[in-house]
Amino acid sequence: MRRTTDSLLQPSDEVAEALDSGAPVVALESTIISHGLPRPRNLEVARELEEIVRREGAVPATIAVLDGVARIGLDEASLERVAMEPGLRKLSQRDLPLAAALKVSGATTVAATSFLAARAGIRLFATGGLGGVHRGWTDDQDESADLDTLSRTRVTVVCAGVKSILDVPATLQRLETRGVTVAGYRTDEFPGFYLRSSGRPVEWRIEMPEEAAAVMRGQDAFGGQETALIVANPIPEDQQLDPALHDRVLAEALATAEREGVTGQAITPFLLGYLVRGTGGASLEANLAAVRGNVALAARIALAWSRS
Ligand code: PSU
Ligand code: MN
Repeated sequence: MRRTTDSLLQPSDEVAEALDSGAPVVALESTIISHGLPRPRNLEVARELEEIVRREGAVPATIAVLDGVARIGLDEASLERVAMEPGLRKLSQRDLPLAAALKVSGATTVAATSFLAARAGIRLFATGGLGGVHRGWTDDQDESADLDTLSRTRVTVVCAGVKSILDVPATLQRLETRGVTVAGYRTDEFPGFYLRSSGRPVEWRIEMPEEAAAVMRGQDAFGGQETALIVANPIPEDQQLDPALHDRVLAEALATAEREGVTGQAITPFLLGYLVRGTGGASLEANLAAVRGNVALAARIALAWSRS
């Protein structure tokens, strides 16, 4: 018997109404909450990000899997579970059928969130920094599934580039090869997540949310492979992490991960956590500043998109 996805994919009433009426909606990721930020600050941040979307005039849809059901838009109790539940899993796209079958709860990565957002009919998605090609790729071939999903999913992701713990040049190459459209938002340099610049150029620059919406219309008009649009939005200069501190603590973090044999799904949370401790919380503030800016911009693009 063939079943629909209806029972697996549950939008909240608010999100369902917004989508039905063509109102602007912004998807928010949950792995950053559960695995990317320390408790209990993460719960405050989860609420704050939703608040930013509302203030800009759009409807937030934080996405996570609870007891096997992909929830599109979370109520307060569900948001608390995502932030606080011990042992909550980190789910990429490939994990979703397993979580559904085994009725497991988990936070969704950029890959899983993009996939679910697109399924639910949500076009805009905001996060901090994308996953990508890890340093030392030649030894272990660790490349985030975020890249693969974005090469075949029609969403617009607003992010502060890719996480600086990664091999940024290799990640940009992969995005190029996979045909993912990338534009810098008011910048000619690809952002460096905690830093304003990664030191790499970005070839296309847009200045306004309406331009992002026009690019999205172009994607649909050309047709072809359902690729994503990455809007790379740098952190404001006065909120970036001190670059020297960043480089020093990141080198320590990478060396420690190697020594302790941290690999696979655990490596990204490990490195982000190490940076928070090693910078005395400064990397956390920079991470939050980046995410806040991305969420606000995603909402503005969602508004422009809903009017176009
Ligand atoms: N952005 C952040 N913090 C995070 C992440 C992104 O500011 O924790 C998460 C996202 O969920 C992203 C994941 O998809 O890190 C990448 O993990 P991996 O390298 O295992 O694919
Ligand atoms: Mn990985």
